[in-house]
Amino acid sequence: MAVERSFVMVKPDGVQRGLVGEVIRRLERRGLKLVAAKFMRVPRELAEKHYEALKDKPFFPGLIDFITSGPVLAMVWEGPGAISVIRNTMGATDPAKASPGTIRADFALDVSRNVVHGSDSPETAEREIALWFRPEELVSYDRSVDGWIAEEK
Ligand code: IDP
Ligand code: MG
Repeated sequence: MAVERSFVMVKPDGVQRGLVGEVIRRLERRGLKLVAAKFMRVPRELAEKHYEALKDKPFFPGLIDFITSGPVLAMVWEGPGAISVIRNTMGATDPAKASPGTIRADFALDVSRNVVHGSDSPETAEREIALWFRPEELVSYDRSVDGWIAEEK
């Protein structure tokens, strides 16, 4: 599996409900590596750019109001196949349809309050990481445990 980077966000509901640590814990113990993190209130313009692909959906105004309603934890996580691994760890968009054991199934009920965001493809990941972080905010480093998590190539 190629090493990938994914943009991950604990949304305002996750922050308010005290789930920041829970989300980080699940990604960390999986073996994924944190390469950037920023706790912030999301400017409206950034929220609209982030969800640009959904701008014609009926729920778009409500989604933008929600994402800008309180602070979020924006992060970049790295690892082999990180993009799909994180999507699978999060579960389906609608928590009611998410598999048991996923973040959304374990901590959410409604599609409009689903706790986390994760990039859905390599192209989206690249776009979202560039939108939320400056290049110098991404921290590259080795961990002594890396060889115990994936075979080094
Ligand atoms: P994703 O977050 O699993 O990638 P997307 O289809 O990209 O799902 O939608 C982005 C976000 O928009 C969802 O996570 C959710 O917060 C919100 N959303 C999606 N569909 C609905 C809906 O039908 N009603 C309200 N909010 C929605
Ligand atoms: Mg999406």
